[in-house]
Amino acid sequence: MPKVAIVMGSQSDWPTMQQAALMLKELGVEYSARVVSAHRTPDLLSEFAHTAADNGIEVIIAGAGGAAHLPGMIAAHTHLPVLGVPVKSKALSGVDSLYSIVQMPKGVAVGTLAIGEAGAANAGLLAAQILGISDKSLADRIKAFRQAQTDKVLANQELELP
Ligand code: RP5
Repeated sequence: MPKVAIVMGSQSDWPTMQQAALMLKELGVEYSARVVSAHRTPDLLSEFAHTAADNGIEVIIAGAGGAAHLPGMIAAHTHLPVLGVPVKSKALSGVDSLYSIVQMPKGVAVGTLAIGEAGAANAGLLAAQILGISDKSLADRIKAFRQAQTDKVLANQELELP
């Protein structure tokens, strides 16, 4: 049963949000991914967030763009940690999404990641790190991922003109 749920406001968010899925897959973490819109499917949002914990979900990754109320509205309905990913919007390049997600009033928390694909990938990584607190094998895989990243940088330090 997946412990991480990835939700997004629209099918159009998937090219960004699939980076979270790819990171979780690389780290061997099961996930579910679906569209849940705060303003187009508000009843589905409420039902999803209310039942997530009972369905075995431990971390929720929520991505949305524009007036991005999805992460905050999910957080309003569940005690589970919610990681918000601001999706890059056409009109304002995702600054609107970032501001919509990051400025949660005191008392209801959303952990906000960077705008776009880096934020989505890091949301997957952070979700894995949260689960890794109580899963030693997963923690070891995260350490190996980080070491491989370090080794790759150290092996390619010399810079040359093309
Ligand atoms: C938000 O509106 C979605 O999260 C998406 O980023 C944005 C645009 O949605 P579409 O018009 O592409 O469906 O709800």
